[in-house]
Amino acid sequence: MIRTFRTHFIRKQEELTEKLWDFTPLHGERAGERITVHTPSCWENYPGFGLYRGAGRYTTRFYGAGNLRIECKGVSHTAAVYLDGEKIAEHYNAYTAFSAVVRGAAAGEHTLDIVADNRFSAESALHVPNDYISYGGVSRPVVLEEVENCYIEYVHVTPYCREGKWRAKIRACVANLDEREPVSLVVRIAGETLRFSAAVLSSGNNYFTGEMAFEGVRAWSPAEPALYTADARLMKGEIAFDDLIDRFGFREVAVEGQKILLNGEPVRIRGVCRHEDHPQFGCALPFSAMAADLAIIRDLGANSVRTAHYPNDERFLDLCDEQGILVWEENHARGLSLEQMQNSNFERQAEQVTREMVEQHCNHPSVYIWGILNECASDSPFGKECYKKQFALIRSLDESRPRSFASCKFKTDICFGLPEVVSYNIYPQWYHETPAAEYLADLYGWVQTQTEGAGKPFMITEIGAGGIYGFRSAYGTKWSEENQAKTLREQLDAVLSFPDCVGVYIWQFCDIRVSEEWWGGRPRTMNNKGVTDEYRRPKLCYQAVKEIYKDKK
Ligand code: ADA
Repeated sequence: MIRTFRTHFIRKQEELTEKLWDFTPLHGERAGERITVHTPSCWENYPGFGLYRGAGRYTTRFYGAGNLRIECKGVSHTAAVYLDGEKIAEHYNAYTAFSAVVRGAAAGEHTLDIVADNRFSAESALHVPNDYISYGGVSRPVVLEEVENCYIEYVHVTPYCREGKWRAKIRACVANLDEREPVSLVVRIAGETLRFSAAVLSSGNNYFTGEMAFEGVRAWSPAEPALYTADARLMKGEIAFDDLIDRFGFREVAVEGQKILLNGEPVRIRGVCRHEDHPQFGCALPFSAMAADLAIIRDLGANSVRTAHYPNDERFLDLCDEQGILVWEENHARGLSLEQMQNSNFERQAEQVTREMVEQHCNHPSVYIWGILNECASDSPFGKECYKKQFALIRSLDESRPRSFASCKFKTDICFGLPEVVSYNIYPQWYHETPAAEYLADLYGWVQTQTEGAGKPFMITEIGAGGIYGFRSAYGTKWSEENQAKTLREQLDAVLSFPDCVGVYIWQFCDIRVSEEWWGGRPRTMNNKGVTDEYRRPKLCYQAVKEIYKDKK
Protein backbone atom coordinates (compact mmCIF):
# COMPACT_ATOMS: atom_id res chain seq x y z
CA MET A 1 0.00 0.00 0.00
CA ILE A 2 1.29 3.43 -0.98
CA ARG A 3 -1.33 5.68 0.73
CA THR A 4 -4.76 5.06 2.26
CA PHE A 5 -6.31 6.90 -0.68
CA ARG A 6 -5.67 6.92 -4.42
CA THR A 7 -3.19 9.60 -5.50
CA HIS A 8 -3.49 9.15 -9.27
CA PHE A 9 -6.16 8.29 -11.80
CA ILE A 10 -4.25 9.45 -14.85
CA ARG A 11 -0.57 8.97 -14.01
CA LYS A 12 0.45 5.32 -14.20
CA GLN A 13 1.71 4.17 -10.79
CA GLU A 14 2.86 0.80 -9.48
CA GLU A 15 4.24 -0.25 -6.11
CA LEU A 16 7.49 -2.18 -6.59
CA THR A 17 7.58 -3.40 -2.97
CA GLU A 18 5.11 -5.68 -1.22
CA LYS A 19 6.83 -8.56 -3.00
CA LEU A 20 10.08 -10.55 -2.97
CA TRP A 21 13.36 -8.83 -3.92
CA ASP A 22 16.93 -10.14 -3.98
CA PHE A 23 19.12 -9.04 -1.06
CA THR A 24 22.92 -9.23 -1.10
CA PRO A 25 24.98 -8.18 1.95
CA LEU A 26 28.11 -6.30 0.85
CA HIS A 27 30.12 -6.76 4.04
CA GLY A 28 30.84 -9.50 6.60
CA GLU A 29 31.21 -13.22 6.20
CA ARG A 30 28.07 -13.56 4.09
CA ALA A 31 29.06 -10.80 1.64
CA GLY A 32 27.93 -11.62 -1.88
CA GLU A 33 25.35 -14.17 -0.81
CA ARG A 34 22.01 -13.72 -2.59
CA ILE A 35 18.99 -14.02 -0.33
CA THR A 36 15.33 -13.67 -1.32
CA VAL A 37 13.55 -11.23 1.03
CA HIS A 38 10.21 -9.48 1.26
CA THR A 39 10.18 -5.69 1.02
CA PRO A 40 9.67 -3.27 2.65
CA SER A 41 11.80 -4.80 5.40
CA CYS A 42 14.87 -4.38 7.61
CA TRP A 43 17.74 -6.81 7.36
CA GLU A 44 17.88 -7.06 11.16
CA ASN A 45 14.80 -9.28 10.76
CA TYR A 46 16.52 -11.69 8.33
CA PRO A 47 17.88 -14.81 10.05
CA GLY A 48 21.54 -14.22 10.89
CA PHE A 49 21.44 -10.45 10.27
CA GLY A 50 20.10 -9.24 13.62
CA LEU A 51 23.30 -7.32 14.33
CA TYR A 52 24.45 -6.60 10.76
CA ARG A 53 25.89 -3.12 10.41
CA GLY A 54 27.04 -2.61 6.85
CA ALA A 55 25.64 -2.17 3.35
CA GLY A 56 23.28 -4.38 1.42
CA ARG A 57 21.99 -4.35 -2.16
CA TYR A 58 18.31 -4.88 -2.92
CA THR A 59 17.38 -5.78 -6.50
CA THR A 60 14.12 -6.01 -8.38
CA ARG A 61 13.06 -5.97 -12.00
CA PHE A 62 10.07 -4.27 -13.54
CA TYR A 63 8.56 -3.43 -16.93
CA GLY A 64 8.48 0.25 -17.87
CA ALA A 65 8.85 2.77 -20.68
CA GLY A 66 9.42 6.48 -21.18
CA ASN A 67 10.00 8.91 -18.31
CA LEU A 68 10.28 6.73 -15.20
CA ARG A 69 9.84 8.40 -11.81
CA ILE A 70 11.04 6.20 -8.99
CA GLU A 71 10.15 7.26 -5.43
CA CYS A 72 11.61 5.63 -2.32
CA LYS A 73 9.47 6.41 0.71
CA GLY A 74 12.27 5.43 3.08
CA VAL A 75 15.65 3.64 2.87
CA SER A 76 17.58 3.13 6.11
CA HIS A 77 19.69 4.95 6.54
CA THR A 78 21.82 5.94 3.52
CA ALA A 79 20.75 5.00 -0.02
CA ALA A 80 22.26 4.79 -3.46
CA VAL A 81 19.81 3.90 -6.25
CA TYR A 82 20.76 2.45 -9.63
CA LEU A 83 18.62 1.83 -12.71
CA ASP A 84 20.09 -0.68 -15.16
CA GLY A 85 23.43 -0.18 -13.45
CA GLU A 86 23.46 3.65 -13.66
CA LYS A 87 23.29 5.62 -10.38
CA ILE A 88 20.14 7.77 -10.41
CA ALA A 89 19.82 8.91 -6.78
CA GLU A 90 21.49 9.13 -3.38
CA HIS A 91 19.83 10.02 -0.10
CA TYR A 92 20.70 10.30 3.56
CA ASN A 93 18.17 9.62 6.32
CA ALA A 94 15.77 6.74 6.75
CA TYR A 95 12.67 8.76 7.49
CA THR A 96 11.89 10.92 4.47
CA ALA A 97 11.08 10.13 0.85
CA PHE A 98 13.19 10.91 -2.20
CA SER A 99 12.73 10.40 -5.94
CA ALA A 100 14.54 10.33 -9.26
CA VAL A 101 13.37 10.60 -12.86
CA VAL A 102 14.98 8.70 -15.73
CA ARG A 103 13.93 10.14 -19.07
CA GLY A 104 13.16 8.17 -22.22
CA ALA A 105 13.69 4.65 -20.89
CA ALA A 106 13.30 2.00 -23.58
CA ALA A 107 10.16 -0.14 -23.29
CA GLY A 108 11.03 -3.42 -21.61
CA GLU A 109 12.38 -4.92 -18.41
CA HIS A 110 14.56 -2.76 -16.20
CA THR A 111 16.66 -3.58 -13.15
CA LEU A 112 16.44 -1.47 -10.01
CA ASP A 113 19.19 -1.76 -7.38
CA ILE A 114 18.99 0.02 -4.03
CA VAL A 115 22.09 -0.10 -1.85
CA ALA A 116 21.24 0.65 1.79
CA ASP A 117 23.92 1.33 4.39
CA ASN A 118 23.32 1.52 8.15
CA ARG A 119 26.90 2.01 9.28
CA PHE A 120 27.84 4.74 11.72
CA SER A 121 30.56 7.18 10.69
CA ALA A 122 31.39 10.89 10.64
CA GLU A 123 29.42 10.98 7.36
CA SER A 124 26.25 10.38 9.37
CA ALA A 125 25.48 13.13 11.87
CA LEU A 126 21.92 12.09 12.70
CA HIS A 127 21.97 8.29 12.53
CA VAL A 128 24.35 7.62 15.42
CA PRO A 129 24.50 4.94 18.16
CA ASN A 130 21.44 5.82 20.20
CA ASP A 131 18.54 4.91 22.45
CA TYR A 132 16.77 3.45 19.40
CA ILE A 133 17.97 1.49 16.41
CA SER A 134 19.09 2.82 13.05
CA TYR A 135 17.97 -0.22 11.09
CA GLY A 136 19.18 -1.22 7.63
CA GLY A 137 17.01 -1.85 4.61
CA VAL A 138 14.40 -0.72 2.13
CA SER A 139 12.14 0.08 5.03
CA ARG A 140 9.25 1.88 3.32
CA PRO A 141 7.53 1.40 -0.09
CA VAL A 142 9.22 1.97 -3.46
CA VAL A 143 6.93 3.37 -6.16
CA LEU A 144 7.33 3.43 -9.96
CA GLU A 145 5.49 6.05 -12.03
CA GLU A 146 5.48 6.83 -15.74
CA VAL A 147 5.29 10.59 -16.27
CA GLU A 148 4.94 12.79 -19.35
CA ASN A 149 7.36 15.59 -20.17
CA CYS A 150 6.04 17.55 -17.21
CA TYR A 151 4.30 16.39 -14.07
CA ILE A 152 2.95 17.63 -10.75
CA GLU A 153 5.49 17.23 -7.95
CA TYR A 154 3.23 18.40 -5.12
CA VAL A 155 0.15 20.43 -4.29
CA HIS A 156 0.08 22.02 -0.82
CA VAL A 157 -3.20 23.23 0.70
CA THR A 158 -3.12 25.57 3.70
CA PRO A 159 -6.68 26.13 4.96
CA TYR A 160 -7.69 29.11 7.07
CA CYS A 161 -10.93 30.54 8.34
CA ARG A 162 -11.96 34.19 7.93
CA GLU A 163 -15.29 35.63 9.11
CA GLY A 164 -16.64 32.13 9.50
CA LYS A 165 -15.75 31.06 5.98
CA TRP A 166 -13.06 28.55 5.02
CA ARG A 167 -10.45 29.55 2.49
CA ALA A 168 -7.20 27.89 1.41
CA LYS A 169 -3.84 28.96 0.08
CA ILE A 170 -2.70 26.68 -2.74
CA ARG A 171 0.94 26.16 -3.65
CA ALA A 172 1.85 23.66 -6.37
CA CYS A 173 5.09 22.58 -7.98
CA VAL A 174 5.20 21.30 -11.56
CA ALA A 175 8.44 19.75 -12.83
CA ASN A 176 9.13 20.34 -16.52
CA LEU A 177 11.42 17.77 -18.10
CA ASP A 178 11.05 18.86 -21.69
CA GLU A 179 7.53 20.09 -22.35
CA ARG A 180 7.46 22.94 -24.87
CA GLU A 181 3.74 23.31 -25.43
CA PRO A 182 1.56 25.48 -23.19
CA VAL A 183 0.04 23.59 -20.27
CA SER A 184 -2.42 24.68 -17.59
CA LEU A 185 -2.77 23.53 -13.99
CA VAL A 186 -6.25 23.00 -12.58
CA VAL A 187 -6.94 22.31 -8.89
CA ARG A 188 -10.35 21.07 -7.77
CA ILE A 189 -11.37 21.00 -4.11
CA ALA A 190 -14.86 20.53 -2.64
CA GLY A 191 -16.60 21.52 -5.87
CA GLU A 192 -14.49 24.63 -6.38
CA THR A 193 -11.96 25.02 -9.21
CA LEU A 194 -8.74 27.03 -9.38
CA ARG A 195 -7.46 27.18 -12.94
CA PHE A 196 -4.07 28.66 -13.80
CA SER A 197 -3.92 30.01 -17.35
CA ALA A 198 -2.03 27.98 -19.93
CA ALA A 199 1.66 28.82 -20.34
CA VAL A 200 4.87 27.36 -21.67
CA LEU A 201 6.70 26.28 -18.51
CA SER A 202 10.33 26.89 -17.70
CA SER A 203 12.61 23.92 -17.52
CA GLY A 204 12.84 22.43 -14.01
CA ASN A 205 10.45 23.32 -11.21
CA ASN A 206 7.58 25.76 -11.80
CA TYR A 207 5.66 27.09 -8.78
CA PHE A 208 2.00 28.10 -8.77
CA THR A 209 0.27 29.92 -5.92
CA GLY A 210 -3.38 30.83 -5.56
CA GLU A 211 -6.33 31.11 -3.17
CA MET A 212 -9.68 29.35 -3.01
CA ALA A 213 -12.86 30.09 -1.04
CA PHE A 214 -15.41 27.51 0.02
CA GLU A 215 -19.01 27.30 1.12
CA GLY A 216 -20.45 24.58 3.32
CA VAL A 217 -17.30 22.53 3.97
CA ARG A 218 -16.91 20.63 7.24
CA ALA A 219 -14.00 21.35 9.56
CA TRP A 220 -11.49 18.66 10.50
CA SER A 221 -11.30 17.98 14.24
CA PRO A 222 -10.37 15.04 16.46
CA ALA A 223 -14.05 14.44 17.05
CA GLU A 224 -15.05 14.83 13.38
CA PRO A 225 -11.96 14.28 11.18
CA ALA A 226 -13.53 15.41 7.89
CA LEU A 227 -11.11 15.05 4.99
CA TYR A 228 -11.10 16.52 1.49
CA THR A 229 -9.02 15.80 -1.59
CA ALA A 230 -7.17 18.31 -3.70
CA ASP A 231 -7.36 17.00 -7.27
CA ALA A 232 -4.64 18.68 -9.36
CA ARG A 233 -4.43 18.10 -13.11
CA LEU A 234 -2.15 19.25 -15.89
CA MET A 235 -4.00 20.05 -19.10
CA LYS A 236 -3.16 20.60 -22.73
CA GLY A 237 -6.25 22.37 -23.91
CA GLU A 238 -9.05 20.25 -22.44
CA ILE A 239 -6.99 17.04 -22.27
CA ALA A 240 -5.64 16.12 -18.81
CA PHE A 241 -2.31 14.30 -19.13
CA ASP A 242 -1.07 14.20 -15.52
CA ASP A 243 -2.66 14.31 -12.08
CA LEU A 244 -1.88 14.26 -8.41
CA ILE A 245 -4.47 13.86 -5.68
CA ASP A 246 -3.56 14.73 -2.10
CA ARG A 247 -5.71 14.97 1.01
CA PHE A 248 -6.13 17.61 3.70
CA GLY A 249 -8.58 18.89 6.30
CA PHE A 250 -10.12 22.29 7.03
CA ARG A 251 -8.60 23.11 10.37
CA GLU A 252 -6.49 25.88 11.89
CA VAL A 253 -3.95 25.66 14.71
CA ALA A 254 -3.04 28.77 16.68
CA VAL A 255 -1.26 29.75 19.88
CA GLU A 256 -3.08 32.20 22.11
CA GLY A 257 -1.43 33.06 25.42
CA GLN A 258 -0.60 29.75 27.05
CA LYS A 259 -3.12 27.79 25.00
CA ILE A 260 -2.87 25.84 21.77
CA LEU A 261 -6.11 26.32 19.83
CA LEU A 262 -7.55 23.97 17.22
CA ASN A 263 -10.28 25.75 15.27
CA GLY A 264 -10.42 28.26 18.11
CA GLU A 265 -10.87 25.66 20.85
CA PRO A 266 -8.11 24.97 23.47
CA VAL A 267 -6.36 21.62 22.99
CA ARG A 268 -5.33 19.41 25.95
CA ILE A 269 -2.78 16.86 24.81
CA ARG A 270 -2.93 13.35 26.30
CA GLY A 271 -0.34 11.64 24.21
CA VAL A 272 2.24 8.92 23.78
CA CYS A 273 5.67 9.04 22.17
CA ARG A 274 6.04 6.29 19.59
CA HIS A 275 9.08 4.91 17.78
CA GLU A 276 8.61 3.03 14.50
CA ASP A 277 9.93 -0.18 15.99
CA HIS A 278 8.77 -3.78 16.09
CA PRO A 279 10.62 -7.03 16.87
CA GLN A 280 9.35 -8.65 13.67
CA PHE A 281 9.60 -5.66 11.31
CA GLY A 282 12.28 -3.33 12.68
CA CYS A 283 11.25 0.16 11.52
CA ALA A 284 9.44 -1.26 8.45
CA LEU A 285 6.08 -1.76 10.12
CA PRO A 286 3.46 -3.00 7.68
CA PHE A 287 0.27 -0.99 7.41
CA SER A 288 -1.68 -3.48 9.54
CA ALA A 289 0.85 -3.11 12.38
CA MET A 290 0.60 0.68 12.23
CA ALA A 291 -3.19 0.45 12.36
CA ALA A 292 -2.98 -1.98 15.28
CA ASP A 293 -0.71 0.45 17.18
CA LEU A 294 -3.20 3.25 16.65
CA ALA A 295 -6.03 1.06 17.91
CA ILE A 296 -4.08 0.57 21.15
CA ILE A 297 -3.27 4.28 21.37
CA ARG A 298 -6.96 5.10 21.05
CA ASP A 299 -7.86 2.40 23.57
CA LEU A 300 -5.51 4.10 26.04
CA GLY A 301 -7.60 7.26 25.67
CA ALA A 302 -4.70 9.13 24.06
CA ASN A 303 -5.55 11.87 21.59
CA SER A 304 -2.04 12.46 20.23
CA VAL A 305 1.18 10.76 19.12
CA ARG A 306 4.64 12.27 19.15
CA THR A 307 6.73 10.83 16.32
CA ALA A 308 9.88 10.27 18.39
CA HIS A 309 12.34 11.15 17.00
CA TYR A 310 11.87 11.48 13.25
CA PRO A 311 9.27 11.98 10.49
CA ASN A 312 6.94 9.01 10.30
CA ASP A 313 5.61 6.82 7.50
CA GLU A 314 2.95 8.85 5.66
CA ARG A 315 0.51 5.96 5.89
CA PHE A 316 0.65 6.28 9.69
CA LEU A 317 -0.14 9.97 9.30
CA ASP A 318 -2.98 9.06 6.92
CA LEU A 319 -4.43 6.86 9.68
CA CYS A 320 -4.07 9.71 12.20
CA ASP A 321 -5.83 12.06 9.75
CA GLU A 322 -8.70 9.61 9.36
CA GLN A 323 -9.07 8.90 13.10
CA GLY A 324 -8.57 12.41 14.43
CA ILE A 325 -5.34 11.64 16.33
CA LEU A 326 -3.23 14.79 16.67
CA VAL A 327 0.45 14.43 15.76
CA TRP A 328 3.56 16.22 17.02
CA GLU A 329 5.90 15.43 14.15
CA GLU A 330 9.59 16.13 14.54
CA ASN A 331 12.71 16.08 12.45
CA HIS A 332 15.34 13.42 13.00
CA ALA A 333 17.59 13.97 16.01
CA ARG A 334 17.89 12.49 19.45
CA GLY A 335 20.10 13.75 22.21
CA LEU A 336 22.92 15.07 20.04
CA SER A 337 25.69 16.71 22.05
CA LEU A 338 27.27 20.03 21.15
CA GLU A 339 30.20 18.10 19.67
CA GLN A 340 27.83 15.96 17.57
CA MET A 341 25.99 19.10 16.41
CA GLN A 342 29.36 20.46 15.32
CA ASN A 343 29.87 17.52 12.96
CA SER A 344 30.40 19.20 9.59
CA ASN A 345 27.46 17.22 8.15
CA PHE A 346 24.98 18.00 10.93
CA GLU A 347 23.45 21.30 9.81
CA ARG A 348 23.08 20.21 6.18
CA GLN A 349 21.59 16.85 7.13
CA ALA A 350 19.28 18.28 9.79
CA GLU A 351 18.02 21.03 7.50
CA GLN A 352 17.47 18.52 4.68
CA VAL A 353 15.31 16.22 6.82
CA THR A 354 13.43 19.25 8.16
CA ARG A 355 12.70 20.51 4.65
CA GLU A 356 11.63 17.08 3.44
CA MET A 357 9.44 16.52 6.51
CA VAL A 358 7.52 19.76 6.04
CA GLU A 359 7.24 19.55 2.23
CA GLN A 360 6.10 15.93 2.31
CA HIS A 361 3.76 16.07 5.32
CA CYS A 362 2.33 19.61 5.43
CA ASN A 363 -1.09 18.56 4.07
CA HIS A 364 -1.79 16.20 6.98
CA PRO A 365 -4.38 17.89 9.23
CA SER A 366 -3.39 15.59 12.12
CA VAL A 367 0.05 17.26 12.29
CA TYR A 368 -0.61 20.23 14.55
CA ILE A 369 2.97 21.15 15.50
CA TRP A 370 6.49 20.74 14.12
CA GLY A 371 9.22 19.69 16.56
CA ILE A 372 12.98 19.72 16.00
CA LEU A 373 16.20 18.49 17.62
CA ASN A 374 14.96 16.45 20.58
CA GLU A 375 17.28 17.02 23.60
CA CYS A 376 20.11 18.47 21.54
CA ALA A 377 22.48 21.20 22.72
CA SER A 378 19.88 23.94 23.33
CA ASP A 379 22.00 25.12 26.28
CA SER A 380 24.81 26.37 24.03
CA PRO A 381 25.20 29.43 21.79
CA PHE A 382 26.21 27.24 18.82
CA GLY A 383 23.22 25.00 19.42
CA LYS A 384 20.95 28.03 19.65
CA GLU A 385 22.08 29.17 16.19
CA CYS A 386 21.18 25.74 14.79
CA TYR A 387 17.76 25.78 16.45
CA LYS A 388 17.19 29.30 15.15
CA LYS A 389 18.03 28.33 11.53
CA GLN A 390 15.83 25.26 11.59
CA PHE A 391 12.89 27.10 13.10
CA ALA A 392 13.30 29.77 10.40
CA LEU A 393 13.40 27.07 7.72
CA ILE A 394 10.14 25.57 9.01
CA ARG A 395 8.49 29.00 9.07
CA SER A 396 9.60 29.63 5.48
CA LEU A 397 7.93 26.37 4.41
CA ASP A 398 4.80 26.48 6.58
CA GLU A 399 3.29 29.51 8.28
CA SER A 400 0.34 27.61 9.67
CA ARG A 401 1.70 25.53 12.55
CA PRO A 402 3.41 26.30 15.86
CA ARG A 403 6.93 25.03 16.44
CA SER A 404 8.66 23.54 19.45
CA PHE A 405 11.50 21.34 20.64
CA ALA A 406 11.74 18.94 23.56
CA SER A 407 14.38 20.09 26.02
CA CYS A 408 16.12 18.10 28.73
CA LYS A 409 18.31 21.01 29.80
CA PHE A 410 16.41 21.72 33.04
CA LYS A 411 17.37 25.32 34.07
CA THR A 412 20.13 25.83 31.50
CA ASP A 413 18.16 26.01 28.27
CA ILE A 414 18.71 29.25 26.30
CA CYS A 415 16.41 28.58 23.33
CA PHE A 416 12.89 29.11 24.71
CA GLY A 417 12.62 32.46 22.96
CA LEU A 418 12.64 30.71 19.56
CA PRO A 419 9.58 28.41 19.44
CA GLU A 420 5.89 29.14 20.01
CA VAL A 421 5.57 26.26 22.50
CA VAL A 422 7.93 25.40 25.39
CA SER A 423 8.38 21.65 25.90
CA TYR A 424 10.33 19.54 28.36
CA ASN A 425 11.23 15.89 28.77
CA ILE A 426 11.29 15.11 32.51
CA TYR A 427 11.68 11.90 34.53
CA PRO A 428 10.96 12.75 38.17
CA GLN A 429 10.70 9.63 40.36
CA TRP A 430 12.65 7.64 37.78
CA TYR A 431 16.01 9.22 36.97
CA HIS A 432 15.85 11.22 40.19
CA GLU A 433 13.68 11.07 43.27
CA THR A 434 12.15 14.55 43.23
CA PRO A 435 8.36 14.20 43.46
CA ALA A 436 6.81 14.95 40.07
CA ALA A 437 4.52 17.77 41.24
CA GLU A 438 7.38 19.56 43.02
CA TYR A 439 9.76 19.14 40.08
CA LEU A 440 7.19 20.37 37.57
CA ALA A 441 6.25 23.46 39.60
CA ASP A 442 9.91 24.34 40.07
CA LEU A 443 10.72 23.96 36.37
CA TYR A 444 7.62 25.86 35.25
CA GLY A 445 8.40 28.65 37.70
CA TRP A 446 11.93 28.97 36.33
CA VAL A 447 10.65 29.17 32.73
CA GLN A 448 8.15 31.88 33.68
CA THR A 449 10.62 34.00 35.65
CA GLN A 450 13.99 33.40 33.99
CA THR A 451 13.41 32.70 30.29
CA GLU A 452 11.87 34.04 27.09
CA GLY A 453 9.54 31.08 27.28
CA ALA A 454 7.40 32.96 29.81
CA GLY A 455 3.74 33.14 28.87
CA LYS A 456 4.01 30.52 26.11
CA PRO A 457 2.15 27.20 26.08
CA PHE A 458 4.07 24.76 28.31
CA MET A 459 4.07 21.04 27.51
CA ILE A 460 5.65 17.89 28.92
CA THR A 461 6.83 15.94 25.88
CA GLU A 462 8.23 12.99 27.79
CA ILE A 463 7.57 11.51 31.20
CA GLY A 464 7.72 7.85 32.22
CA ALA A 465 9.49 5.01 33.95
CA GLY A 466 10.94 1.62 33.12
CA GLY A 467 9.07 -1.62 33.64
CA ILE A 468 10.15 -5.01 32.40
CA TYR A 469 7.22 -7.03 31.07
CA GLY A 470 6.55 -9.98 33.35
CA PHE A 471 8.79 -8.74 36.16
CA ARG A 472 6.47 -8.49 39.16
CA SER A 473 7.41 -7.40 42.68
CA ALA A 474 5.36 -7.52 45.90
CA TYR A 475 7.24 -4.46 47.10
CA GLY A 476 7.37 -2.57 43.78
CA THR A 477 11.08 -2.55 43.20
CA LYS A 478 12.54 -0.56 40.29
CA TRP A 479 11.99 -2.13 36.86
CA SER A 480 8.95 -4.03 38.15
CA GLU A 481 5.62 -3.51 36.44
CA GLU A 482 4.19 -2.41 39.80
CA ASN A 483 6.83 0.29 40.18
CA GLN A 484 6.28 1.53 36.63
CA ALA A 485 2.49 1.69 37.11
CA LYS A 486 2.80 3.55 40.42
CA THR A 487 5.40 6.00 39.10
CA LEU A 488 3.55 6.71 35.85
CA ARG A 489 0.27 7.27 37.69
CA GLU A 490 1.89 9.82 40.01
CA GLN A 491 3.71 11.50 37.12
CA LEU A 492 0.58 11.81 34.95
CA ASP A 493 -1.56 12.97 37.87
CA ALA A 494 0.99 15.70 38.58
CA VAL A 495 1.15 16.91 34.98
CA LEU A 496 -2.54 16.68 34.13
CA SER A 497 -3.55 18.47 37.33
CA PHE A 498 -1.06 21.26 36.62
CA PRO A 499 -3.34 24.02 35.26
CA ASP A 500 -0.70 25.75 33.14
CA CYS A 501 0.38 22.64 31.24
CA VAL A 502 -1.22 22.13 27.80
CA GLY A 503 -0.55 18.44 27.87
CA VAL A 504 1.71 15.47 28.20
CA TYR A 505 3.29 12.70 26.13
CA ILE A 506 4.13 9.45 27.91
CA TRP A 507 7.53 7.99 27.17
CA GLN A 508 6.70 5.64 25.61
CA PHE A 509 4.13 3.62 23.65
CA CYS A 510 6.05 0.32 23.52
CA ASP A 511 9.45 -1.12 24.44
CA ILE A 512 12.01 -0.73 21.64
CA ARG A 513 15.43 -2.04 20.66
CA VAL A 514 18.39 0.23 21.34
CA SER A 515 21.77 0.25 19.60
CA GLU A 516 24.21 -2.39 20.82
CA GLU A 517 26.85 0.32 20.52
CA TRP A 518 24.82 2.69 22.72
CA TRP A 519 23.33 0.30 25.22
CA GLY A 520 23.26 2.92 27.99
CA GLY A 521 22.63 0.41 30.74
CA ARG A 522 19.37 -0.72 29.19
CA PRO A 523 18.17 -4.13 30.43
CA ARG A 524 17.61 -6.51 27.46
CA THR A 525 19.37 -3.84 25.31
CA MET A 526 15.88 -2.40 25.08
CA ASN A 527 14.29 0.83 26.21
CA ASN A 528 11.79 -0.67 28.64
CA LYS A 529 9.58 2.38 29.32
CA GLY A 530 6.77 1.19 27.08
CA VAL A 531 3.19 1.09 28.31
CA THR A 532 3.30 -2.18 26.36
CA ASP A 533 6.23 -4.44 25.65
CA GLU A 534 7.72 -4.71 22.15
CA TYR A 535 5.02 -7.24 21.19
CA ARG A 536 2.38 -4.72 22.29
CA ARG A 537 1.46 -6.81 25.35
CA PRO A 538 0.05 -4.41 27.98
CA LYS A 539 1.96 -3.97 31.21
CA LEU A 540 0.31 -3.20 34.56
CA CYS A 541 0.63 0.56 33.85
CA TYR A 542 -1.64 0.21 30.78
CA GLN A 543 -4.77 0.21 32.95
CA ALA A 544 -3.46 3.13 35.02
CA VAL A 545 -2.86 5.20 31.88
CA LYS A 546 -6.27 4.27 30.54
CA GLU A 547 -8.03 5.38 33.74
CA ILE A 548 -6.12 8.65 33.87
CA TYR A 549 -6.45 9.49 30.16
CA LYS A 550 -10.12 8.60 30.07
CA ASP A 551 -10.89 10.67 33.16
CA LYS A 552 -8.69 13.75 32.77
CA LYS A 553 -10.10 16.19 30.28
C1 ADA B 1 15.10 11.02 26.49
C2 ADA B 1 14.95 10.76 25.00
C3 ADA B 1 14.19 9.50 24.67
C4 ADA B 1 14.59 8.34 25.60
C5 ADA B 1 14.34 8.78 27.05
C6 ADA B 1 14.72 7.68 28.06
O1 ADA B 1 14.10 11.84 26.97
O2 ADA B 1 14.30 11.84 24.34
O3 ADA B 1 14.49 9.15 23.33
O4 ADA B 1 15.96 8.07 25.42
O5 ADA B 1 15.17 9.90 27.33
O6 ADA B 1 14.18 6.57 27.93
O7 ADA B 1 15.54 7.98 28.92
